[in-house]
Amino acid sequence: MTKALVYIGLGSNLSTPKAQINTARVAINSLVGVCEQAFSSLYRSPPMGPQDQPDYVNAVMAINTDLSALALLRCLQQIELDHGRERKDERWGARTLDLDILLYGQQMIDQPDLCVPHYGLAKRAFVLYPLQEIAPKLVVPGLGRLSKLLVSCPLDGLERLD
Ligand code: A4P
Ligand code: MG
Repeated sequence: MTKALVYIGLGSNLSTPKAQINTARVAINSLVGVCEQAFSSLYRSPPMGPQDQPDYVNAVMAINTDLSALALLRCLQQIELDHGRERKDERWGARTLDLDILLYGQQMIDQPDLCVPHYGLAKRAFVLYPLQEIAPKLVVPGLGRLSKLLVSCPLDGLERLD
């Protein structure tokens, strides 16, 4: 099976977010059939959604993998759980770790538990700017050039961390 180039969005706003992102990166790299291609800087941004929660730290990672999209999703969900992720009723509430499959090659996937490209990708500064850093020439299936998406996406308080 040929390997797919996959982009993963990482986010955290609880329990030392920078450390959560860094250990998630190590865990993703430890998956059999996964090879890291690039990792963006860390970015801080105000919460999208309920405002009574801490700022987020976000990053985007590119991997090569021969895991199927669904198999990868299950592995990422296990890594979230291993990082103390609790799923609560509140939408977009605080979390120790969130791992989203942003892109899986050029595939468009619309299944009950997996939608790729990720539904929020085009409107989220904390996804588009880190993506631009590691894949400036990216074309998003169904949405077009990343550079074009960025034109209509304000920073919304996003800042790159050292
Ligand atoms: N699912 C479908 N497609 C995907 C995909 N491409 N990648 C399903 C990952 N999961 C996908 O996810 C809910 C369900 O989405 C899963 O069962 C999976 O089968 P979840 O992680 O349980 O819940 P969630 O993350 O709270 O839901 P949602 O709506 O995906 O939230 P988002 O879009 O992840 O947003 N503010 C800032 N500044 N930075 C952030 O990173 N993140 C969120 C969460 C809110 N506010 C934020 C940030
Ligand atoms: Mg999620």
